Amino acid sequence: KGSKPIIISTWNHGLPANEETWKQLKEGKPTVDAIVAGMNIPEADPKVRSVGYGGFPDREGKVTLDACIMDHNSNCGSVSFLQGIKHPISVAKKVMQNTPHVMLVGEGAFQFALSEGFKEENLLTAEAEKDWKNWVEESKYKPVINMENHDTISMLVVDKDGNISGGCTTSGAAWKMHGRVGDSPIIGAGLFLDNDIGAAAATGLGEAVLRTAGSAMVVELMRQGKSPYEACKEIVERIYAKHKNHKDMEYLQVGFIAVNKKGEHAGYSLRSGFNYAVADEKSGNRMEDASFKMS
Ligand code: SD4
Repeated sequence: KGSKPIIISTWNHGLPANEETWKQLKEGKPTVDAIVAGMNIPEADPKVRSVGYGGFPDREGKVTLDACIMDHNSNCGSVSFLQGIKHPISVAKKVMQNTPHVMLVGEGAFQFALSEGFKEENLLTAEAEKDWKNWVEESKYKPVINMENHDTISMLVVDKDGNISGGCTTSGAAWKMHGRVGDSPIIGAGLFLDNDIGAAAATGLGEAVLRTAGSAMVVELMRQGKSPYEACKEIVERIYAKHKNHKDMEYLQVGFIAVNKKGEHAGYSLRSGFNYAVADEKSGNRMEDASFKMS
């Protein structure tokens, strides 16, 4: 029941992203370019409070961004703790294509972006600044499930030839410590793929995904013969088992999307409320609810 090409992206903002990526794939654009073009849409949208421009800042009021991209040849590019640049996924692609490295962080990533022609911009919108000031009054770090810390956009694509690529971009957990980096820019945690097998990506509390090498494990389980659904479910169960007595459990949410080489896909999360956008030839571009372990 798999289909190719297929695009799956986390959360509602995956719909406009999928639409653009789909259009570009149909025009014959390179898959990574199509992914970047799609993901640029939520990055630039100030209403999306957890990605790019308009994203919630850290506890010092700074918007710091994480993103990564990976292609079917296992080329990867990643930026993290990047400030002042609206499109971190575009910078990640440049890291992949124009440097000998996989990952650039902070000031180095920023300088590299400028050298590639990106412009410095203020990413803190008046709305996000207001929310930050409200937060500062209490200064309690207790992420709100399915809102403040789970709206990364991750996109996975299997193209018409069965080649697999993916990307991930986020402003990270709201009110994080300055300098905090989550799972999203880490190849193997927030995103992983193996062109022989499939791809997986994560959303939710990055610390829990980092502790368990989440996306890499989902792909590894698919290599062992599990379906995308079984693989996502097993890793969510594992994350639950490792965290049920952990201080993070109270506000823990994690979700994974996965797709295999045949174009079969699934989403699974710890708690209810996670959904993802799927675009394919047969059913168009639509939201699907992920299965979940608990409400
Ligand atoms: C992180 N996984 O930085 C990301 C959070 C997320 O909106 O999903 N963000 O932990």
